[in-house]
Amino acid sequence: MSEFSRDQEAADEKDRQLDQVRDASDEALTTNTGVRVDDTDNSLSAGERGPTLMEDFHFREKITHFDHERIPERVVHARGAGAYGYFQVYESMARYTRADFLTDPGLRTPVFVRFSTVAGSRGSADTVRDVRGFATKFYTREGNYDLVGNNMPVFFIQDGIKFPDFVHAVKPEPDNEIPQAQSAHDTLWDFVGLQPETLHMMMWLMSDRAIPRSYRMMQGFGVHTFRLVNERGEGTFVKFHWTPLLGTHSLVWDETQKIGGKDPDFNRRDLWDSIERGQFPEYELGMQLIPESKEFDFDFDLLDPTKIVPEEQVPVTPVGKMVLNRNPDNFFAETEQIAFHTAHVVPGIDFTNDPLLQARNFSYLDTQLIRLGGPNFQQLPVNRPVAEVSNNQRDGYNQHSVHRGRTSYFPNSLGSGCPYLGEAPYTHYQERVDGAKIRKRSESFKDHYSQATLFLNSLSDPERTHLTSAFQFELGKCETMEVRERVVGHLNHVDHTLARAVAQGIGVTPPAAEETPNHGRSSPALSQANTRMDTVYSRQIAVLADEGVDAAGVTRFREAMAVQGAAVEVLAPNDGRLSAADGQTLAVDRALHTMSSVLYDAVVVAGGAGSAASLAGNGLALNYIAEAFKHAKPVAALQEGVGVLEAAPLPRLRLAGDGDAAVADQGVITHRSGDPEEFYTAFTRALAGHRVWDRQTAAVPA
Ligand code: HDD
Repeated sequence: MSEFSRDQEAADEKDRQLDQVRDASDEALTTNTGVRVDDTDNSLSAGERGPTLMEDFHFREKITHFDHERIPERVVHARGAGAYGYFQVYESMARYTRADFLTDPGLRTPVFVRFSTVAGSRGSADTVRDVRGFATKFYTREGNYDLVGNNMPVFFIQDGIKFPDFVHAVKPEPDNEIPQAQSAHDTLWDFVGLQPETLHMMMWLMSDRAIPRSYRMMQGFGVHTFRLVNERGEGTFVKFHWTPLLGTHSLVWDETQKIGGKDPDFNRRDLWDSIERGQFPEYELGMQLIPESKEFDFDFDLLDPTKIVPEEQVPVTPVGKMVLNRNPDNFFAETEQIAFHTAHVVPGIDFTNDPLLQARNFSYLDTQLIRLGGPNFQQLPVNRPVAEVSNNQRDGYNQHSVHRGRTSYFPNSLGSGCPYLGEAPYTHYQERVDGAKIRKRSESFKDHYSQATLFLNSLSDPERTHLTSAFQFELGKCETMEVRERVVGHLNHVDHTLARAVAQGIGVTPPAAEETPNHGRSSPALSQANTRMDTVYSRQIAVLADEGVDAAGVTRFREAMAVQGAAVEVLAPNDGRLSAADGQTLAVDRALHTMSSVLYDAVVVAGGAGSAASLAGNGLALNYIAEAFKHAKPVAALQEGVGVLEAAPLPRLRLAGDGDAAVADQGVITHRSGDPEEFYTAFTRALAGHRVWDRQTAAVPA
């Protein structure tokens, strides 16, 4: 088997459990009471033109059910997409934790993962600038464990009591509910300027991390410092990391805005389609393990969720792998009704006193009660543990269990003492606590700038340029000058050059003097320039073609890409089949006007004189090329197709001339004649590199 598993796993325990409630609705139509219906198009009425009759129970039930279809969307993370899969640990972690699913390498634990954006409503676009949720429910033999993380390792605030303030600031403004799913508005930046603990996270939010190419190509983080506890009751601090096996890659800003219109479901569709294709998303779980004795060895507080532990200081230990291999059957039943909670823990995993985590441990249960309509939401199929559930909790709306017997209290003798207190229970870590009741933030939480600077210093030049432009865009959208100025004032504590650059773009007087000198430290692990760039697996390539195409050349190219797991789609002005120069025909996968370059990872122009002549005069095709170039994607052309690049509004480039096998210039790869192998290699290298960031794009009109 290759390093990317492609086998569909046999049904696991969760899958078998769900099978008991799956319903294909393939029987005769009935009411909810099981009575057969022979007409669902006409309501019962007094005569053909008469009023509808109250006694039409089918009508009333159908409409009433419809009227009650909606439930409240999540107050944050409303828009999401999810999938099932499994997690398997590489080696036993028993030294650190007694959690069963982390100690048995032979065990595959079923999981459901829900990815999400934070600020937008359920119907908002996928590719907005935002944090992405990365929430995993492990259906372990010892009960459900939820790791409710994000794709950024820090958070906006330090204490959960500020969460409603932060969310009110970032959500659409309350008077007119504008803007939808955007952080670029006054109230968010007003909050940021007055609450500098947000600054480190704002650096992440303005970085490429906030516009991921795919849910399959982004990291996940537990954010807080958690605690592992072993059989002997010994604790170890832990930070959880998910690392995608495809590398961590992002879109570019202009592209994300266009995708928002062309395909608002871009990230959802990508997740769904890749699983349907059998190209299963895979992530490695890593842990930064910190002995309790080292709790105070850092220049920040381990309990402060606005801080990372630099990987250079504490390396990430690879622990296991998660594979997402099954799409849900029903979005509402599964993806919408899944209920995560940071306090869904299993023996061997415990909390710390991080004040944000403590607040979350209250909020998630509370929100499910209103969102899912009462205390029995754990009985919903997607939430049900595979572990046995047995307790004296009873009744409530939507109770699905039929509890037998006379006793629902403990202790009892009439029910044989059941449910009894079991072996291997969850035991809370016996941390000693002592203190006066006060409302006061710890002094050790006071440094809001150093790690914002660390993040900035770690970025590559293109990443830094993107971040600067993002600040300019977002602050440039703020109507209140003082809001812009206050944020620039804080940036001047992060980095003077950044503050000046941002100020210049938004009409704020650049700060004259450096406020806090840049400490010069960096953490290379934070840059996406250092991610994995050696695979084109599951990448999507658009091949532009028209009548007279070199069909054999396209087929050969498609095969060469398929071997590496990359997919080619042929796009032509019209759908159907193209006649090739040699008498063959070539199927068109999509018409040019139904798609866009922003929906692909690369654009390639096919060979064939007739095809090239037509495309060179087709504005839409030329726009595909110019736009892909602008978005730093690999662009390529075969044989006569090179002429189409010459017709596109690109800067002067070195393109293959007659007899050239493969020429590469700024990620534009061209091939005129002879064996195309060299061209395939050069193209694959560019595609695996994701984007050609040093390309000169300023003059390209797209
Ligand atoms: Fe939260 C949902 C992640 C802080 C309160 N949060 C939610 C989801 C994710 C996160 C991924 C979506 C889960 C799903 O897909 O159903 N939240 C985080 C992270 C945080 C964080 C990584 C900081 C480290 N959250 C946070 C705080 C509070 C909440 C401080 C409240 C005090 N979060 C909620 C919530 C949500 C939620 C209101 C909305 C829907 C839900 O829980 O089920 O309870």
